[in-house]
Formats: sequence, structure tokens, C-alpha cells
Amino acid sequence: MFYKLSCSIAEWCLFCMMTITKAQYLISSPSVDKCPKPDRPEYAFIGRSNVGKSSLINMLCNNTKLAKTSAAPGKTQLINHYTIESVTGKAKTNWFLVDLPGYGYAKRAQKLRKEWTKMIEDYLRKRGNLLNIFILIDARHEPQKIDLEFIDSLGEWQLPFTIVFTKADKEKPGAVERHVKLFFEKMKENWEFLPQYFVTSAIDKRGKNEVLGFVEDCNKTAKQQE
Ligand SMILES: Nc1nc2c(ncn2[C@@H]2O[C@H](COP(=O)(O)OP(=O)(O)OP(=O)(O)O)[C@@H](O)[C@H]2O)c(=O)[nH]1
Ligand SMILES: [Mg+2]
Repeated sequence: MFYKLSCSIAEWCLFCMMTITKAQYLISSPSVDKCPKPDRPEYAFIGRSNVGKSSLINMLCNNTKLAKTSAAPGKTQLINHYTIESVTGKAKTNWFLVDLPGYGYAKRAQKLRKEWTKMIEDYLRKRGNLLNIFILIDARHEPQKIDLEFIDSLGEWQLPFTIVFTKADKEKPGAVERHVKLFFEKMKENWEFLPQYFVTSAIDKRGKNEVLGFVEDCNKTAKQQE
């Protein structure tokens, strides 16, 4: 009897968890007005060039070939939309996931960098269905000015965001913890409240359920507000 009960609890947990059942590339857009119709919740992934945006998206979607990854920075140049279908229990939800080009790519010409800044600012500020921006930070490094400045811009524009520390498999747990702590200490200099954060790895898949759980909560809230 007890065995049967514990088994059904495990089954119940699996039943409650969100799983991605379909993930497909849709379109790459050069500007916000060329993006697909904003008819469902949207989540964007942004961060320094090479921080692991495309790898994280592939890890979340269980598909290593979905978003193009590369050891050479600057691979992602446009606003890339993916259509996602997820299921929680019997409820299906459709949403967009967006892979954005990275910032801080030193080799990019200044003119291109300006164009990037305008494209990203326009997209982030005008995309009405954008529910959350995931800002990716490399867990191997101490706080970087460029990331902190980008986060300050999001504050100025009053946009919702969460922080995702990436590549955690490349460091000892103590070092990851230290870098997370240092990052938030730096953020505290300008911010009264600190954002929610996740520690992830595209290799060992840590953080996957937490990030997807967060998306699921946002999707539910959006549905209730419809
Ligand atoms: N060990 C490890 N390597 C990772 C992880 N995530 C990404 N990488 C590697 O880091 C490099 C860059 O990954 P991408 O996912 O292409 O990074 P990106 O942020 O999309 O890069 P751009 O599109 O060029 O801005 C690749 O060589 C990946 O294999 C991770 O969690 N762990
Ligand atoms: Mg990329």
C-alpha cells in the first residue's frame, strides 16, 4: 500500500512538470517590426558573445541541433525566434523562445555595434509579449562591467529579467558560488532588490528544471491575466 502511494506521488510529480514536446526554428528577423505576430508569451536569451545562449536553448529543448552554437564568438546576428510547445499534465502551451546576438564582441566594427544596440533596445522595449529576459553570465568569471551595465539599462527601461549563470560544469562548485556572490554584491551597489537567478550547464543539464519551472509559472500567470 505504502509502496503504491509513494509511486503515485512520483508519477504525480512527473505529471505536474512542464516538458517541451515540440521546438522548431521559425524565423530570423533584423528588427522588431519584422518579428512574428506577438500572439503568445515570449522569453529572450541574451548575454555576452560566446556565453552559451544557443547551447542553453538547446539544452532546455533537448535538441543539440536547434540553435547554432560555435566556439567562435559572434555566431548569432539576428533576432531568432523558435516556436515551443510544452505540456504540463494535459495542458498544452505555445510560446516563443528567442536567441539574441551577443554583446561585447570586440572584433565587431563600431558601426555594427551601434546597429546591434539599436536592434536590441528596440526589440526589448517594444516587444509587448516579452515576459522575461534571461541574462546569461559566465559562471567562470568575476563580475564584468559590460554585464552590469547591460543590467542597469534593463532597470532604466523597467524590463523584467532573471540571471542565468552558465558553464557551471567548467568550475568547482565553490568558485561558482563565489562568482555568484560577487556578482550580486556588485549589483547591490545600484539595485535595491536582487533578481531571481539560476545556475546552469549545457553539459550536465543542471538548472534545466528550474528554468523551465520559471517559464511555466510565467505562462500560467499570463493565462490567468488573459
Ligand atoms: N563546458 C561547457 N561549454 C559550454 C556551455 N555552454 C556553451 N558552451 C560552449 O561555449 C561555446 C559558445 O557557446 P554558444 O552556445 O554558441 O554561445 P552563444 O552565447 O550562443 O554565442 P554567440 O551566438 O556567438 O554570441 C561553445 O563552444 C559551446 O560548446 C556549458 O554549459 N558548458
Ligand atoms: Mg548563439
